[in-house]
Amino acid sequence: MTGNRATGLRFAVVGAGMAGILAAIKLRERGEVFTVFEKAERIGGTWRENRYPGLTCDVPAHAYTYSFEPYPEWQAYYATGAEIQVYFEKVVDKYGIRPSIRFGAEVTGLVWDDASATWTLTLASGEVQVFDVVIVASGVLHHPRVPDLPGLDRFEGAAFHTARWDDSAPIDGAKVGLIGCGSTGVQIVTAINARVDRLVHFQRSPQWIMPVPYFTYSEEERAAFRADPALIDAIRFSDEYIGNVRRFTDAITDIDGPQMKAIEEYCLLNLENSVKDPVLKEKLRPNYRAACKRLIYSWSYYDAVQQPSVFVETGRIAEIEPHGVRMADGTVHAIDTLVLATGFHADRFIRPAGVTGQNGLTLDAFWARRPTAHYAITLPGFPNLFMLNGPTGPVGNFSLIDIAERQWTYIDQLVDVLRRGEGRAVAVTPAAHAAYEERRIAAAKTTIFGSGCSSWYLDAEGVPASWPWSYDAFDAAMAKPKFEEYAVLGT
Ligand code: NA7
Repeated sequence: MTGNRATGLRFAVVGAGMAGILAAIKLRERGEVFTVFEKAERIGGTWRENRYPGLTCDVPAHAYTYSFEPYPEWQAYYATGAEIQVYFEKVVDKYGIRPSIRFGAEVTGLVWDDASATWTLTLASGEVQVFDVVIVASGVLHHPRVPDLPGLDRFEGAAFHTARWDDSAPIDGAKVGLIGCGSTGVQIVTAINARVDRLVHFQRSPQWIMPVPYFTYSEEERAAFRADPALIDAIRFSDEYIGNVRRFTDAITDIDGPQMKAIEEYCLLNLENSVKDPVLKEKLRPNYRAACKRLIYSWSYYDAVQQPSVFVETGRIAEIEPHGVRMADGTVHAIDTLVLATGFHADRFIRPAGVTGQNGLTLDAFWARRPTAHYAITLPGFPNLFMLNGPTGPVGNFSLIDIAERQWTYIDQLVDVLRRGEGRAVAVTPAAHAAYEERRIAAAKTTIFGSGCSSWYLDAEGVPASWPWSYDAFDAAMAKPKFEEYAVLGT
């Protein structure tokens, strides 16, 4: 592969989900030469892999779009997963990205060479290619966490993780068991309660439910969006969305402040006013701080969970039997289909691909204690490798597209150093990254995520793995890298 005629640079993008598509569009704009490597046969990442009933993005649809590609066609304030997949497919075609994507091409290895300042990329097929810059856009939540429940392997009905939805499994008129009540489990309850004979929702921890408005857009409204993009901007930049993002990040960083108090009161009022049966109400009452786990935005969960077909089981699961679930108190729930809404291993990122940086340093070794990246993007010892939605980035109830776009602004300025010929590689210095991590960890422990619940936000030592400062601080950090934190190699 020959690189850009002007700069000579060759780019590899790993993953053709939301972030990889963004990188491809931005590289194309800059006239760069790149290949996107995608392990699957389709684009879409998380929106390709997840197809469970009720799958909806809990960020308003007009905010969960690329800033440069608004979409008048959204059917409702919140979009379904299937609609989002269609959006990404259309974007890929509109920007002519598809020919630059290699499908069925799983990256299994990346090895840096100082002498040539290149990355050697290996695919599962054994094919090898050489690149100057690697953009890691391989996503976060894509390794299903299957619970270690005794007897699960002896269950005789269909049992599957939500990210591996089995379309042949009985749901209509069936006895369905659903383990897990994160965003996924809650959305499934809302989608299937009217279809099943009985739905037993196994709830280990109750959830904070934030009531949100839901409405569809009429054809007239979509026509108006098409005619006047300012109408879309009015939604994307509204106080309803941007204001909420700011209030939310203020709340998670100032956990005893007025914004958090408002969130807690609003959610508890929702529980109080919505759930009639006092026994069910107490089962659903959270026993930890709001937003410690990801807040669940739902307009219909409390209605769904009160349907006669739904039973919320809060006991401890003792074992899975061939035709049901036995609880620790001896109760047995007969089950035809067992759905595991038990979340993901959030610490994998590009792994299991083996990544080796300078002096033989492997990513596994560098991340032995916890996954980390400088401002969620760069890693000391791994020059010219840039992550989108990497570890320590912002997490919460806002658009990861917006996060990735801001991260791209930061990456592009570092790549400019190479484009200007000031060196052949850039890498954050170990000292700069260590100082960042020290500050980040100290701050992360004081965020709401560190207030004492379990969640996928926590690393193996129980430290929140996320951006611990405000949204505005993130915005400022992404606007311009601190170039003094970077070493330029091969000058
Ligand atoms: P989450 O948010 O990680 O939720 C996983 C759920 O599964 C949660 O309720 C867990 O209970 C429960 N769980 C996990 N293991 C078990 C076992 N062994 N027994 C009982 N219950 C269990 O995953 P989601 O897929 O819902 O959402 C992931 C993200 O996707 C979401 O935050 C959005 O960003 C999109 P626990 O709370 O640990 O007691």
